[in-house]
Amino acid sequence: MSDLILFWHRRDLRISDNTGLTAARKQSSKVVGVFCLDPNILEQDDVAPARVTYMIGSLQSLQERYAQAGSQLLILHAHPTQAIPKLAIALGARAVFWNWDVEPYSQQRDRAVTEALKEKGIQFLEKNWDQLLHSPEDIRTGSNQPYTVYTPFWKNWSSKPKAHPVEILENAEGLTEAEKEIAKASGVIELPSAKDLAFHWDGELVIEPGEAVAQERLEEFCANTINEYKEQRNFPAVEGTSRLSAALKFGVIGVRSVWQATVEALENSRSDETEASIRTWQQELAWREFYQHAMYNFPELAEGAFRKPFKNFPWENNEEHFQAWCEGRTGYPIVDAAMRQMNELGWMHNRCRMIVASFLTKDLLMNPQKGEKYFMQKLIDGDLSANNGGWQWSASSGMDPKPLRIFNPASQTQKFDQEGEYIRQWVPELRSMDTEYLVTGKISPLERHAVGYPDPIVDHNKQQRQFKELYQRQKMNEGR
Ligand code: FAD
Ligand code: FO1
Repeated sequence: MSDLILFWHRRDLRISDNTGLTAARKQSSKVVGVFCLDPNILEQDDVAPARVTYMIGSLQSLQERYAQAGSQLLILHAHPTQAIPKLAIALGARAVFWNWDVEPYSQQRDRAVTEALKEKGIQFLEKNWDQLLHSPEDIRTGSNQPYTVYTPFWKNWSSKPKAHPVEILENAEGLTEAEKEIAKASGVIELPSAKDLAFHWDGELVIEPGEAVAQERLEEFCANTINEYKEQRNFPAVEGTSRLSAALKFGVIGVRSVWQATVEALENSRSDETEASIRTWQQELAWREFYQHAMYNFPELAEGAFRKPFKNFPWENNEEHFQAWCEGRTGYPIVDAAMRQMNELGWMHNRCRMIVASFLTKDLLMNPQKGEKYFMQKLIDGDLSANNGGWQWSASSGMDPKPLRIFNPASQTQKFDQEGEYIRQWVPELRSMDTEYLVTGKISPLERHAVGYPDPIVDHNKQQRQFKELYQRQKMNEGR
């Protein structure tokens, strides 16, 4: 067996601040990266072209980083449970290291790979957490239970000391020419484009791929925007958030580095307002971890509603309404603007994600799983834990203690898009409409028809009454 350690990347597409990779480099100078294009994931019907385009671009940049460090990133396109052990055996690798993940599929996949490696006497890392500041085992209630409510989770999570970024991979040794031939014979291929994999995205990406871009974005955000985050993050027409979500989803940036940047921003902060803003952003990072811990501890969340009243809810599931929602043709300007933003950009502002999710479930009486899947089909940052958490929160079907949250599209617009700027940006046919009509949504049928904008497909007041009635009935029948 050689000194070779294969490092298997999955959602940690970087060489800096990567705990598993650093552990590998500490044990051997010969560390070679591998990424396996996985048909089990890529052939699902919930994979967004923008997301795969970002992932492939980040893999390309990761290959360049490996080359700079003196090594390689190998690409496979096969079932990882077979392909990873096969490659390790062919190359005589002494170990395969990787970072752990919370998703149900990752648990199953990683267990199978672990078993295959064990059989061949190839070492691996036991449960190495890299994408989280605290592992799900570390954040527990006083009675050693996982948290189901965010506020006490945040209290505990934020009180714990956080790890610093780890060393970057440098001066590694790669494969010899002979080993490269063996790798080829074991299935290693050139990195394909997203289009080669049948994912077509010609639009702009809300964040360009690669570590350097993510790092720059973080620095820029922490130097400026973070100071007014608390206020500005609510307005969809303003670029008041980091847009780092895709980089965080794919680990194109290390979470320790992100946290460190917030600590430095706090040290430089000169007012209570900026401090409060930075803390608010830290709380968003904690929401990310809260939902990942929840997915790890309660994998059944991925299958549907957590709370009883929603398990057998009599959703209307009107397919025409669903199509109108998907395409941004509901006749509710803020909802349509948001859906069109996501369709065109592969990203949607958080405020609008809440508005459209509430609208789909509480106004259109549609099973939230339909919306959850549509989001995954479109979002560059689509992530099982965060997306499921967001949908369960919006549908009131999750672990959250406040049961009924119904967003009124008009009052949301009046608060967060007062001038109708966001609506005008994404619904061009409404651009010349008076602001008052835009924000109240009270546009006459004549005016709607004149610009080719649809009538509201449902009446918000009527629908929310119906939703509440159904909910009360379900609570009586099914329990809380
Ligand atoms: P910032 O405001 O700059 O926040 C910083 C980071 O914190 C984000 O990049 C993200 O990693 C994390 N974060 C922020 N808010 C949340 C949150 N509520 N839950 C979990 N993590 C959060 N986020 C995803 O990353 N992937 C998803 O698939 C996803 N789906 C969502 C679906 C719904 C219905 C809702 C309501 C929210 C969803 N979110 C999702 C959370 C949130 O909308 C996005 O993380 C955020 O809009 C991304 O923009 P940003 O990077 O500028 O965020
Ligand atoms: N991880 C992989 O190891 N191989 C893939 O081909 C792959 C594709 C992919 C596409 C969309 C997406 O959102 C994530 C993707 N990932 C891929 C990362 C995935 O999140 C992790 O592998 C998880 O551990 C799976 O549970």
